Amino acid sequence: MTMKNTSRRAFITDAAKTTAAIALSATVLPAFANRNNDKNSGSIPYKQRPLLYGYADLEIAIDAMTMEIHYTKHAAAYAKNLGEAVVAEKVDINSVSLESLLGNISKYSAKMRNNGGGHYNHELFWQSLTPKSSQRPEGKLLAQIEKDFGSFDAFKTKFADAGKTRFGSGWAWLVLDKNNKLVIGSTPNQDNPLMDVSELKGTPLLGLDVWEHAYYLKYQNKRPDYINAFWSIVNWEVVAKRLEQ
Ligand code: MN3
Repeated sequence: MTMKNTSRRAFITDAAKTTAAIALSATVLPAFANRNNDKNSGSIPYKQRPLLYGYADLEIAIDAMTMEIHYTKHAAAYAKNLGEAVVAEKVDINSVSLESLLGNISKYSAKMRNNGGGHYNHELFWQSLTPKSSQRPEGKLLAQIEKDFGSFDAFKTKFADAGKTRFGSGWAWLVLDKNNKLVIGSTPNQDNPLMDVSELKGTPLLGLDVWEHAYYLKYQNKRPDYINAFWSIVNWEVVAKRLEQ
C-alpha cells in the first residue's frame, strides 16, 4: 500500500462509517470490532462503547474510582494502541473483524496481541456488568450450566478458582467450546479464548478481569473478595444472549 498517511486515514474512516452502521444494525451483541464512526477522533479505528451505567453504579462490587480509571485510562489505551497496530501492520479492518484478527494473532506483533485482546476483553467485560443483576442465570443458560457443571454453585466455585489461581495478570472465562460444551478456564495477560495461541479455546460468554488494576484500590491483595463481589453485578441476560448466538 503506497497511500500517504492522510489519505489512508480518510480511507479507513470513510469505510469504517459504513461497516460500523452495518455492525450496529445487525446485532447489539457482540459486535466487538467497534469500528470507529466518530468524525472527531481522527484516525483511531477502534473505539470504546459508552458504558450503560455510571462509574459509581457498581459500587456494591467495584468502586467508582476504579471503574473510571479502568475505563478511561487502561481500556482506552488498549483501543488506541490497537488502532496504531492495525495501521502499522496494514490490517484492512473492513474485511478483517477483530474476532478473526484474534484468531490469527500469532501472525502479528506483541502489540497487536496485547491490545487486540485488551480491547476485546474489556468491551466484553463492561457489557457483562450491571447494577441490576438478576443474581443468577435462568432458562437455557442455567440448564446448560447445571448440565456441564452439576449446579450453579459448582459453576461459581470453579469459575472463582480459575480467577484466584491465575498467577499474575489475566482473565477468568466461561466459554462455549467447539463441541457446544461450557468450559471454564483462564488466560494470561490480555490473551483470550479466541486466540490461536491460547490453550483455552472457545467463544467467550463471560470474562472476569483479574488484573490488579481492576480491584486493587478497594480490595488490595484480596482478589478472592473481589471475585466474590463480582457475582452481585453479573448481567446474566447478556451472557444468555451470547450463548444463543
Ligand atoms: Mn483491565
